[in-house]
Amino acid sequence: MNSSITRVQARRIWDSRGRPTVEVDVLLADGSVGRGIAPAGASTGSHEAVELRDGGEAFGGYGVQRAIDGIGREIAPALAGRDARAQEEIDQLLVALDGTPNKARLGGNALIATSMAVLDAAARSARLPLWRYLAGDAEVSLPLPEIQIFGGGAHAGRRVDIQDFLVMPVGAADIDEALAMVAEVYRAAGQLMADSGRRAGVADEGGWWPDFDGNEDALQMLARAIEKAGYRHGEVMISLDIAASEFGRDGVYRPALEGRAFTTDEWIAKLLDWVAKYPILSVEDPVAEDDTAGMIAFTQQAGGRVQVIGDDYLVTNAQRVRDAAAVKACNAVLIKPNQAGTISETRQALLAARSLGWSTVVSARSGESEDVMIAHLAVGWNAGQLKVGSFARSERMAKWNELLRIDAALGTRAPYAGRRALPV
Ligand code: 2PG
Ligand code: MG
Repeated sequence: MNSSITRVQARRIWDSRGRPTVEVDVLLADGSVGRGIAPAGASTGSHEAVELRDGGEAFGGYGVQRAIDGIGREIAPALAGRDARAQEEIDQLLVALDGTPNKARLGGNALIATSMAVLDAAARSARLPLWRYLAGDAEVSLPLPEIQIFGGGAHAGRRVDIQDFLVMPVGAADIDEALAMVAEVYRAAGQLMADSGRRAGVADEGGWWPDFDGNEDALQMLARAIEKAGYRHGEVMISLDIAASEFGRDGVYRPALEGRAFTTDEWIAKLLDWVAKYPILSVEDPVAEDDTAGMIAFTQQAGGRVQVIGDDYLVTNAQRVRDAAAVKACNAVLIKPNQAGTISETRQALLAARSLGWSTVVSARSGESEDVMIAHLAVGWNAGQLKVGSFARSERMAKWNELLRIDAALGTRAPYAGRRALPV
């Protein structure tokens, strides 16, 4: 099939928060059409690829007309005639065309939507599902899901300080059972919230709105929900995304609900106390993105028992992963394509982590769309874990449901990564 690019079309569509985002269609000479949609974070790392937004009054400054104009003016002519299968070459071209270290000129949102659309087009031209196009003949497994039950931090008006209270169905036999287990925990948590008179809708990623008096109250409720759903320790475990950059900097942590300021050591002691008291198996961004000493200290004290994920700290960057590994600052990386800005750089960050013996968690953003590519990346790259928010709202469920379809396509040979996906 002739997979050379004939057209690149960009348009404004709307994300799960009702904000503008960039959608790109890439058309090939053989008639294949690939699509990419840029997601958007709310708790972003300062070293991420920068989104190009219009600013001004309209849509709170979130307009994407400048990003779309750049695709039409510069990216589309540069990609015309290129082979969509040459992902790395195309991504390098996009990076060179932008010319800035953080992709601020053409915009990380313009670049990632284009890069995703090229990948999707190449897979369609090869007449393969995306996960299979990526995996080739390699063995793949369905990822261990990390699913949010309560959403806090920047996703819930900072109602509580901790951003994500998630569960991991480590004891499931397959992805179907894994999702069914989470459905029961989500339901049980909703019932407990209703019984306590504190059920107040959901946060940005579909997790229950965290109407709690303290961060630990949410943890207690989550542990109770797991029990109420009938699961024991070892079957469904807890994962936390502290997203500590949102309330800590320069070695001082000011979580509003704790009512006092903490030094790095005091904050780590608080987290270690929670790790000791609750069935926690994974902690993301325990300290702020500027606190390398804190990341090292937490990993040294907890890294033997829990997965320590760098998100804002690593921003899906291969070099930052290697630097962090050299000083043992984490043992896992969150992989978000729009933090890197292209598919190839995203993959390089994942491969860097894997070669260092770390675990890898492919992740969506808090601002999402109906796009399900992230599920295919998690399976096709055999990442082991996938995080896409909660178990409600269709921009989330689309991804979980896509895993079930991939599972069905794999038939009886589909292994589930489960507990093995964790580094501890
Ligand atoms: C995170 C993500 C998803 P955001 O911090 O891991 O929960 O949030 O997309 O807002 O960065
Ligand atoms: Mg995070």
